[in-house]
Amino acid sequence: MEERIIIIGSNGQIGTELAIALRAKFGGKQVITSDIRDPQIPDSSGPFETIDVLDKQSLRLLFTKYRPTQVYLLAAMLSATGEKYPRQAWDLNINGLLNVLDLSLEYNVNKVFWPSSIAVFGPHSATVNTPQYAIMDPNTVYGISKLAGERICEYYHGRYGLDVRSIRYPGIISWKAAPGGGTTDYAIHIFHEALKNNTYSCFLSADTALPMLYMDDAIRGTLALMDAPADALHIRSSYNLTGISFTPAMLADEIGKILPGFTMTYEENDPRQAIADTWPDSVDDTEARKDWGWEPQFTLADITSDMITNLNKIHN
Ligand code: AKB
Repeated sequence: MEERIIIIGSNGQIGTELAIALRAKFGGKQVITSDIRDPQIPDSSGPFETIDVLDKQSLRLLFTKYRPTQVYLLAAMLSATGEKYPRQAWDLNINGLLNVLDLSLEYNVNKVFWPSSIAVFGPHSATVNTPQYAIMDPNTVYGISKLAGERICEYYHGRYGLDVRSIRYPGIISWKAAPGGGTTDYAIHIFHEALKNNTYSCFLSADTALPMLYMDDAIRGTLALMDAPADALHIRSSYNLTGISFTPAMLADEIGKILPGFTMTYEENDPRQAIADTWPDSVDDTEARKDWGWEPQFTLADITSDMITNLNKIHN
């Protein structure tokens, strides 16, 4: 069967690279990118539509025009920006999801992908190797919206049979497109500043461990989940997934091995610290490994050297 895939929110950090991967796999014209913003990396190999996921009428026209077999919904407001605009974060993250789930049912979409996050965990969740099923008491609007979104996805699967699939992404590190408004973004900014100034002022403390994933692994994992047979997937809320966990100090050490003399200072009282403090240090992704063969490939050393090699090409 020929796939027609719509990516909503295709111009952010993940969407940009997912579009490249999906177009390589299914053909440029089979993948319709859409966003409220212009592309970070223009790509004329397939259609692009300007769309606001909260405008259900326009979204309906998009579904009518392309009759998608698969939909990826990536439009969202992340943790740090969400704390500045809680009402808008809730609206975008929840009503955007409901619009897409409803239209996917109405238009008989075969598969829907929606990303959740480690932000679904909170101050009372286990912090080390946080299990799939843990106490979940997120206290950011982003985390609350992701947890509600997970429950809604599972509900649409159980109640209506919609084949919706999801991953709880950790921090995602990449060099092609800029991240936007997350707590884990320090792990990207650090590379740009290291190459420009050989120093970085980090908004998280030296010992704040967080689960992270390199973009190549994130894309490979997302496509593997979407390729898995439906009956192999017994989690319809969202799968825990991780690559490696590290602290800012560990990342600075690794960068210093490639860029001698690199220094790091630490800011105090950044509001993102309070968010990071409620998130897991590491997560247990056994269920993803069991159900659809998840296995990360990039170590901290691999990520560091790949980021520096690629950003060097851009900076020079
Ligand atoms: C954020 O920091 O808000 C995101 C996330 C972990 O979901 N990168």
